[in-house]
Amino acid sequence: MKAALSSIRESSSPENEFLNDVLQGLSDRQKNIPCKYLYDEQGSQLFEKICNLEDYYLMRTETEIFNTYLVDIGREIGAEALLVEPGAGNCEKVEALLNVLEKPSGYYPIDISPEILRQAEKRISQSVSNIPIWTEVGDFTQSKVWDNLTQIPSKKRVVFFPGSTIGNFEPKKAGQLLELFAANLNEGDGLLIGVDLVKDSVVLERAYHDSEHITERFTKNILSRINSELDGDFDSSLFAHRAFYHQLRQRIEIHLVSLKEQSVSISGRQIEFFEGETIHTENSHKYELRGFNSLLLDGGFKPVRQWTDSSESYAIYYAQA
Ligand code: AVJ
Repeated sequence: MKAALSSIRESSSPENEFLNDVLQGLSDRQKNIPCKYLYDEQGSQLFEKICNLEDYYLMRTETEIFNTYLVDIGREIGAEALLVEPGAGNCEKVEALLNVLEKPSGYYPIDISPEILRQAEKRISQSVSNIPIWTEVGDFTQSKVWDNLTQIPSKKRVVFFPGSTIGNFEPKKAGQLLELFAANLNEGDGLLIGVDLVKDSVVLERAYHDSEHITERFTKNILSRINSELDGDFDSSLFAHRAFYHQLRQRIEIHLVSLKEQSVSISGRQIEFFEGETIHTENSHKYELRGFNSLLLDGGFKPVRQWTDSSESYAIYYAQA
């Protein structure tokens, strides 16, 4: 069974990669599904709703820091920079940044969704005058997805990674991701990255278990996606959304809890759940300011400056390769 899975993986098209990853994850002792699959069209729309929730302080706090220090941040980045944005998604922040930069040489978003890239391209070309745009479709954690970047002329590259997306990666993986960014930069190039900070667990847990239940819908959307794309028969009312802060691991964990013993079919395979068994769908790691500084250093960057809101709830760092 293991061998069969890995041989399918070698010839993987995007569809059977999703199937492989789901079957693989659901056969682990702690069942899991990689969180990148949360973001189909529906999931991306729900995530945008999350960003506007009162309980979800992350996006609003990051925007507040951006608005307050935009000129400062622009000065740190300097002139003629090519902004590279892995996992571009909703690009409101890059618009403001591109508009404040001195002669930016272009914008290079990377995303798994061609649809999102099309929208991004359209929006940026309307709101930022004379900006060359190159888009790259793919999973930004794969090094080959970065290969085309070498052909784009620029005096300076700056990787723009806002939204605390880095928090989705376990610290070791996060370090490796930073190394991948650094490998695609020249000395003196930059990284502008947003990260959520450790805080009161009640505040953290509310952000991931919001009173309007949007996060629950966002998480359960993965089950609907499996049903429609992978011929599954999940009944999402038989799973509960659970989000808790794990003090030791410094992260929010999100799980779907099976409310009873049940069997689910996915593309003709049966997956068994015992009552209370969970599917781990997401981690959102939180950092202390000093801890994130060390992560940057481990990843091959020199931290240059950081900006936070007044309650040190969230931070934006500028670092150099
Ligand atoms: C996109 C990874 C920053 O961890 O806060 C929000 C994703 N998941 N609510 C986060 C998310 C559920 C989000 N990131």
